[in-house]
Amino acid sequence: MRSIALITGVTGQDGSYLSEFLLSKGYEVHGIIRRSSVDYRERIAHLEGQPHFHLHYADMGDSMSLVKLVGKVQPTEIYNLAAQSHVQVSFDAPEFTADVDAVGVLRILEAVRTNHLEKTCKIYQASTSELYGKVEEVPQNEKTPFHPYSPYAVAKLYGFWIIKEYREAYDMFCCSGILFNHESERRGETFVTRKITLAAARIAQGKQDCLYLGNLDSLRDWGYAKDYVECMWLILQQDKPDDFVIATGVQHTVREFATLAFHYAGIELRWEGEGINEKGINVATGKVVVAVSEDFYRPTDVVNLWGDPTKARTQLGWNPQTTTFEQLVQIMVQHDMQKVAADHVASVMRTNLAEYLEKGVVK
Ligand code: NAP
Ligand code: F7E
Repeated sequence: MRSIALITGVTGQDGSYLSEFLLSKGYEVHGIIRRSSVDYRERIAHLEGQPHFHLHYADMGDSMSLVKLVGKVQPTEIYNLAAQSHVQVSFDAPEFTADVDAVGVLRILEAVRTNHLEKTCKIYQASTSELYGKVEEVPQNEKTPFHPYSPYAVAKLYGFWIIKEYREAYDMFCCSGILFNHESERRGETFVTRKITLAAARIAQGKQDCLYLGNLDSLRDWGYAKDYVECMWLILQQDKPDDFVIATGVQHTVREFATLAFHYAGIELRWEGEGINEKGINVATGKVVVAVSEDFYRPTDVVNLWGDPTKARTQLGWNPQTTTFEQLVQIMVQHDMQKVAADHVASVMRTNLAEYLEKGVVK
């Protein structure tokens, strides 16, 4: 009998890597997708059509769709990854964020109970280092007090506690992975790392002049998403349900990430000025290629995240340094250098084709 996994957020960065991982372990994988007017399935396109990979329409805001789907799929493991996951966007859409990221977790738990699967279905909740928010100690571990500092984090705090509540009240196998930032070549393009690696590639290839960022001093513990999905699975394979911090244990600023990304793109940066006036200058040309814009400042910003992965290392047997910070930045920049070059070729071909069509050369 194959284990049956249901993944919410299957189209996202983590959902796509987790699907690949679980398929390689012999799982039957079911994913939740929602209707959109544009194609958003790029990250899982290569999995569609595989015999053990199935997609279903549902929505985290639609209880009935979740109840029906859980009943139909009868999962043995649910990975609840769906979320409005952008912290800055959560200030603009706080109610939607709460509905999906907080009440959505409750809807999943109730869908399992409604289908009487409490004793057979394990649940993983995608919790976050943002819970530590305005941090009360560094580095942060499973015992560090929470101090959420954005509508996103407040919604995720509800998710964390309702998972714990159902574990204790109904003896359900519910766990939270408190994951620190994890990135990849599949990371959404408005998160700071991907924004930087794409811009560095574009600037190196003459497609963009300057990259505008917000708080350059912000500190993050960045890991590789591909390594982190293994932990989600390991957490559900333990004898008892529990919560784990997943992090590398190494911290860097946004400025350091940018310096290294531009280096891998072939541009050495020199930093001048402070705060809003700080600039990243291309040493070879003297041109400003990074500048600060207040548009990317947040009403409250989390500035000092640094995880202590001791429990995951000792209890799960997971290696937090599988991919180093330097390797992560290099993987992302290499990918984006190729993407920008390929986009350029495709756009030249489109322009040429349009010209030929106009001139009647191609009919
Ligand atoms: P992501 O790339 O933004 O993916 C989010 C996923 O949630 C997408 O598949 C999205 O679907 C789906 N979704 C959003 N609203 C939905 C709704 N109403 N109904 C159904 N699906 C919905 O996020 P990620 O980086 O993979 O992160 C996965 C999870 O881990 C999230 O819960 C995030 O909050 C959490 N987390 C992430 C990090 C990190 O550093 N990446 C760290 C800690 C925790 P569409 O494609 O249709 O938009
Ligand atoms: O910001 C600063 C920004 O948006 C990181 C999500 O996956 O990880 C992610 O949330 C830092 C912040 O990620 C820009 O102010 C500077 O301090 O890449 P980010 P995040 O907010 O840490 C956590 C763990 C999650 O759970 C979330 O789902 O970088 N920053 N300049 C900027 N950030 C962005 N986005 N854009 C900038 O231009």
